[in-house]
Amino acid sequence: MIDFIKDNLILDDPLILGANISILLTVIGIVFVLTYFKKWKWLWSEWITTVDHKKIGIMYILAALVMLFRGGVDALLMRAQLTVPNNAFLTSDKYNEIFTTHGTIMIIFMAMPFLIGLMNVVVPLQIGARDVAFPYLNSLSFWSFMFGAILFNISFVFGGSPDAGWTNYAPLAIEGSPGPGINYYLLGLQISGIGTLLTGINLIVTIIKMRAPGMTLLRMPMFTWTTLVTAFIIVFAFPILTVTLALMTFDRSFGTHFFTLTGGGNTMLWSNLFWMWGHPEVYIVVLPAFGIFSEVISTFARKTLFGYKSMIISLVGISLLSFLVWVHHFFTMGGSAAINNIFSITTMAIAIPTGIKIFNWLGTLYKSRIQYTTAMLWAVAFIPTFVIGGVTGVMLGMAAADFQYHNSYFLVAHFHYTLIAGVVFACFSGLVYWYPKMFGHKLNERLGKWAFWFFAIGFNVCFLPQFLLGFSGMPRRVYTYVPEDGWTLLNVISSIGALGMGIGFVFIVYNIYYSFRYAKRETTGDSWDGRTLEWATTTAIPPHYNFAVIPEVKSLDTFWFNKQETGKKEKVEYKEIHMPNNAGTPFIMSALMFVAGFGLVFDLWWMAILGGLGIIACMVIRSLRSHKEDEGFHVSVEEIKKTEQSFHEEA
Ligand code: HEM
Ligand SMILES: [Cu+2]
Repeated sequence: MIDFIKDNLILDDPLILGANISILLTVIGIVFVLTYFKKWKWLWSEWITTVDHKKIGIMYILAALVMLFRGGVDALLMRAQLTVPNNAFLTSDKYNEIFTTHGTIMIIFMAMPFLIGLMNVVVPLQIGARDVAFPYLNSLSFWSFMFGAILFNISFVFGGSPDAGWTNYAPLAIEGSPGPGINYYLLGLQISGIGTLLTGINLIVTIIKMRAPGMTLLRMPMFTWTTLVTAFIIVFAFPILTVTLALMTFDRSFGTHFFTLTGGGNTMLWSNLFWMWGHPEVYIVVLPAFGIFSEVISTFARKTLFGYKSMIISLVGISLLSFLVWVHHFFTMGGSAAINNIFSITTMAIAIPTGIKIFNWLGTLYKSRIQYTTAMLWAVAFIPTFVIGGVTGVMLGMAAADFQYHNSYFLVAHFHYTLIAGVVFACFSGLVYWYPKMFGHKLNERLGKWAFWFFAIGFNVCFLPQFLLGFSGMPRRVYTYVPEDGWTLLNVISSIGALGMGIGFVFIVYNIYYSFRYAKRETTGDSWDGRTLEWATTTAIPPHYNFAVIPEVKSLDTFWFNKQETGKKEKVEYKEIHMPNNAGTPFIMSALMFVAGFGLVFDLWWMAILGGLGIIACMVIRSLRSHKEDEGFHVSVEEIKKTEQSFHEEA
């Protein structure tokens, strides 16, 4: 045992030693604070075992912010290395590890959970429901994501990180990488992927079955629409990932040959399967982002979304096309001209529904009186910036031209223009916008604007030069270059931009602290003069049952139109509300998945089997219990009255 730890704990690299020490100190610090303030019970009963969609959403977002920090540090390390030619700050091996963890963490453990967090908080409120359809499952989703993320992240300090790129291509990831790193990748993604799949199922059922009376499909807010479509993409795409990861785990741990040419496998099978999931995956993160921008733009332009129905049609169109384009990621790998042609056409076709959306947002802004709040700034900046990402995507979609662009910095610039200007801007916009719903106070607008300008300008300074670097031939995933390449100036500019984004992020984190201390507490539930039902709760932070009385929906933007009919106050009659109990098994079960996963990473079979048996035991316990004891509880009419009144008095 001691030998096992000694062999795998990385102590010779100053960077990682530093990380080891800071992780240790953070853990000690957290344990101390929790013990000193007697918060263990609170942590367990209020957070770890919670099934409340709002709290689960908040935990998702917190975790995503931590992962944004980790992924961002990776990014800054890479930019530091690339700033000048012949730099020896990172070795080539370290660089490989860092772009792999950066890409994987940003997409799987930052972008997706951030958006799923916002969906969790917002969607049940937007459709006038008390929670998601399966609150227990929701908790399981969160914890399996969390433990998957933890498993992936400890690779950095224990055993070594994966280093075959976030795409993890075979045979490099099998025969070219013998350490445990790739196993961490396979099992970290596997465990968190289970959580994502469950979330997809949960959200579909929630939106289909639990809308308030009167909310027809064509009265659903746009964020709910994008969530529904995204959930369908998840349900169709994630099983592919599950199987693909499992097959490679077999190849690596059990000696099968699905993806290795030696032994009759096929390396291209991995590329195809990976991108059959991977391309839909990029729409899983960008469609909810479109939903957030739609809400924010319509709120601060003070207009109903222009072209609501065409928005939905294009949304569904994009989701179908997203499954038909995957080959554009390997046009250069020797497919026939006919194949490349077909996938070129489907790829470029996506520009049509996406263009429709852009015009709809512009149509909403047209002749409106725009309020430039921080949330709105992110949304307005998104439009032109994302267009750059989209147009360069069409350029890459031309199979013949892609032979030039492929694997160059042109590509790196392209996907950061879509992922940052699309997804990250949306996460920040949504965070600012829905923050008062989660915490009962707004974020400071001045600090928010500083963050915006640093991040948005820094972003363009960082990534615009990379298009040019691509044109002049700089390949992606290289750890250094020589002065004669002539790439130095553009790389220096790019790194300065990255620093600007880093400063922007610091402003965001400081803003959270500052606003927690000093911001005025909200007295109503309607912070921005909103249009949709999440703003209709009487209280700033909705109580655990959300709505004392389920609202009735008469139109799109129903809350807005209700507010216009002034004065009329109907007498409300409260009824008892049935809510589910907290549960500890999702946490325990996910922890056991972590144990089993760790066992598989290091081929410690006893540990893997023990973890697996534990998971099964949890399932059995839950199945036996669920019908008998776990009936949930009832919130009495008195309690509802008391809660509602106390908030009214405060207001
Ligand atoms: C915060 C600012 C960011 C900076 C400065 C940055 C910088 C970089 C750099 C330098 C690379 C490596 C390029 C190479 O050597 O090939 C990279 C790769 C990548 N980045 Fe970012 N990045 C940032 C944010 C993001 C975000 C938010 C996402 C996704 C949501 C993302 C996704 C990726 C992916 C998928 C890769 C490819 C990794 C691979 O080649 O396997 N990045 N980024
Ligand atoms: Cu794609």
